[in-house]
Amino acid sequence: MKNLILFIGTALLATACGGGANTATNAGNTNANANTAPATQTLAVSADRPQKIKDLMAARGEQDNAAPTLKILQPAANATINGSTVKVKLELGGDLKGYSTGMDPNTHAGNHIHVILDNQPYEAYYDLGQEFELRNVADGEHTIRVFPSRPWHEAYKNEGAFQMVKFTVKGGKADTTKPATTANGNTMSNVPSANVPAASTPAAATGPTPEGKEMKQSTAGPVDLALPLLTYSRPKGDYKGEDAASIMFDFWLTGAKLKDDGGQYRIRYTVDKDEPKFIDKWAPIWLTGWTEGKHTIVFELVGADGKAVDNGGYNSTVREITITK
Ligand SMILES: [Cu+2]
Repeated sequence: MKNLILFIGTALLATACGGGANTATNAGNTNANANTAPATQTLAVSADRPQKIKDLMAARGEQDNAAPTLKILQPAANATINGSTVKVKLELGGDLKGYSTGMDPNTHAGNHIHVILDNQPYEAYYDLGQEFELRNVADGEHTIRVFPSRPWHEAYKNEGAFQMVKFTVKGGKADTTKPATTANGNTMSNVPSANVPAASTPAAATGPTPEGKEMKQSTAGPVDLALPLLTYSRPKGDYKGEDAASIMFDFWLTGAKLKDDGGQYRIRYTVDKDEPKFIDKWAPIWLTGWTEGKHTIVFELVGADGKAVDNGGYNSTVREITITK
């Protein structure tokens, strides 16, 4: 049931973060019935955090000024792992100012780490004291990327927060017939321990079952850690009710500076069949005005020439989110 709790927690938190920015896009909208979703969607963008998030920040003391850093203890860089279960061990350090990870049992929200296998949607890792593992990882080369996040999934962007390693899985016999994700595409949940095949549970299972997740089949792209790299983080999964009122776009950037940060790169994002839009400052944005249903987001790093900058396929990510009113 852990997966359900986690998901509900996220939904609750996001609900708490809804509202705030007002859309200024009603001009020309002749929709008389407020209960009818407009046929076309006009998104309004705000760099200003919704009020609910401002309130959360105020309640967090100095935490938002923290500079948390991570070390990937496991998997070691360039390690070869035998078997399809990849244990992830992280060490949190840096100037924490009260920042620590963990899920509040009442709100089911809290600081957590975003863990990204290859270029898949991230997994949320809340309890650094408990082992975390990625299961059903396919044979071949992989990457893991990690960075600390706030309860509303906004990444810390200080130096040392982001880490990435390459590793290889051999002889894992990952079950390629396993469903990659749940039917609605949500990959946030943990696998209930009862569903964990005996083969993937270490013999020395003396402690509590590690948190983990069946990963969909993927391998690393030919990514170069020294080249500009855009790491997609948010949005992800399902947004319901108030939760869908204001949706955050957030990302990590390494080896590249955006235009308004003194560099030459831009983030180009395209929602559904809208005109492409740009983000020129490395900070989250919030979008309002979503209509119900599935939406596709294309997120790309582009250079001064307006062309996409490739890095192993990771700099151009396509994601689907689902809005339920
Ligand atoms: Cu998150």
